[in-house]
Amino acid sequence: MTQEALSNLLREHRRFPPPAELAAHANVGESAYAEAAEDRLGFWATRAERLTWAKPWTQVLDWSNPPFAKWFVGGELNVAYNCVDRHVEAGLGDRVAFYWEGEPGDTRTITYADLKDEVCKAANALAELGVGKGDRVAIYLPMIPEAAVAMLACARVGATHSVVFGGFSADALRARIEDAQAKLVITADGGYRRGVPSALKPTVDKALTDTVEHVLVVRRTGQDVEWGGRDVWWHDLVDRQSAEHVARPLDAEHPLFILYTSGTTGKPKGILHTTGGYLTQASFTHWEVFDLKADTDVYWCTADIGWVTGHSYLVYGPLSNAATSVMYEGTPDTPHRGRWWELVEKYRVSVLYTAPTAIRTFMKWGDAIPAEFDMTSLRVLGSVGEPINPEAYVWYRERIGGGRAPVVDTWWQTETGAMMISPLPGVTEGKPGAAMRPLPGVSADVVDEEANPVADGSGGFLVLTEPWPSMARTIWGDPDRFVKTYWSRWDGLYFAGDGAKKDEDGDLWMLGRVDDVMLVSGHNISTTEVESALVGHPRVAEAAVVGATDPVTGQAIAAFVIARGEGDVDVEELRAHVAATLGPIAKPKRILVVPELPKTRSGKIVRRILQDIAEGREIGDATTLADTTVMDSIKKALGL
Ligand code: 6R9
Repeated sequence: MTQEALSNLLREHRRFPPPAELAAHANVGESAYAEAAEDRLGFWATRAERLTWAKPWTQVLDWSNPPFAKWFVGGELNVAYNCVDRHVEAGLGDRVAFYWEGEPGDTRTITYADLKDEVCKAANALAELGVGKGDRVAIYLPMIPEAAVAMLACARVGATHSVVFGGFSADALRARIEDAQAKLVITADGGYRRGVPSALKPTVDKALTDTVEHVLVVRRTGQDVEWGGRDVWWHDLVDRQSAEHVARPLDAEHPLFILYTSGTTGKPKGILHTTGGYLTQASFTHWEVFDLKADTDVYWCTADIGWVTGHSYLVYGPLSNAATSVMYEGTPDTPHRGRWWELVEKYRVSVLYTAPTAIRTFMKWGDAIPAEFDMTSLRVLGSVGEPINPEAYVWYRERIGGGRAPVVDTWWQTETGAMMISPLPGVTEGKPGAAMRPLPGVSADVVDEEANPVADGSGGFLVLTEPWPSMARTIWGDPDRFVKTYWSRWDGLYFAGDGAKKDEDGDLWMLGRVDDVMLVSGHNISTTEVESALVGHPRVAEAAVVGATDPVTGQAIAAFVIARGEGDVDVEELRAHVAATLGPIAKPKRILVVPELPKTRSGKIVRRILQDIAEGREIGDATTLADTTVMDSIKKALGL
């Protein structure tokens, strides 16, 4: 995927300078780039000092055995202490940590003092169950406060958590419990989704392995559950514990969590993150990229805790910064399609972090819905999970942000632990669709097949050229796979698996996974660009593009689109629109109109499944989809 002239993204000329007021008081200004460039390790050491350490480190980075990094060597700290206790000690006990909103409309307001009590009780409960330092705990919960409490309790006692998305099947859950050899599973009877209680406990019952000694069950929906010898109710065990618990400092490299990413083939990879470096970067980037003013902002990250974004920017980043967050249990269309905007109005949300897939869904539902609510509190808008196409960026900025709030498009991965490439809202001039530059202290580049940096104006492979504090330390139980998957394509470079382009100013535009690049009649065409062109048409809400094997052209472009507005979509007109935007070579051979697209929990399109459809095959594994019923509605719409 190199020097293709083809690009509609780079023809995007709209520019949005940072708001003057924000720039004048920004947490991080232009000088941070120079500071980090001058002394990268010194820069990160200073950021690590934002945390409270029980014992100072003796070395910032040990990179003597790449790619296995050690950051803040010899240092000791406790993540839960940093996220909770120290804020209470600093007099912030009455500050709200979470405004939690259940889907049925029940609410809970949890202050930092409340959170400290809950986390201490849960930590004591873990001890009573024989769970402590070095053990693994699987967490399979809906979006309820106990999810954050459970993660923090594990962090507090030094147990490594593995959060599994509540939509995953018993097989997917079992594979993860097995791989981590979890001793405890924390779950709930169920959670609310689209207005109905949806059970979780039966899935856990099917997924248990021999290593699991106990299942700790939160009562959320009150639905009937089967009860076994290993089961313990959260309210029976946790509520009667003491709220006193001393958080012991842990080594900076102590394993904090494992998070599984599915990968394209084979068994899921357990990405391991550790303590000091992870929290340093999750905390600092949250404060820097959202320009967090902890005493006045109300921050809302809509990500599920089963996604890395939920770990770093719903739990660890915001709590370490003493932020006030909104946490919402349910779906955006329950009980009505304005639910999110109603919450923004109700809590006066000032910083919103969500995914392009959600933004495009709201675009499809129409401008009238957000317009009904007062969203003047919003001042920074974030995007994560996939490339944000220019139309969605501009819509987000205008319809949600009232044309005032800058959009920060943040590129990162489960493996990077925290944000890596993003604008800074008080510094960077926004370009719709561009993630712009590596953050201060992060080194990235775009290279060709031979690892040579490409010139401005061309594309290639996105690589990270220097270690960073929140980098994955290994794949749990499989260090060879860690080396092979991420570090072996070119010597000394981390290859993220993504393609990117540099524009004439050297700013970065993400192109999605390189596996998703199509080869049509000898031309490299990125699925992202064709999707972006399709979504640029007023009748298209969402698009997913795949290359289907074709006897003539090698691969032929097949596009799946969701219509925007009423009436039939003229497919020929869409094909002509893509040809006019990108050139005739990028014109899809087939366009199929579908009601939904298969997506993961983080909104990523599962192209493999669409490829099965486009190539007329039996549809493969669909267990990692956020909602498995979408396949039925797609098949029905296509008459399959
Ligand atoms: C945080 C997260 C990682 C993959 C990554 C890339 C895509 C994420 C993006 C983006 C373009 C952005 N991705 N953010 N692509 N622009 N702002 O999503 O982690 O679930 O591990 O996915 O997501 O392809 O490689 P994860």
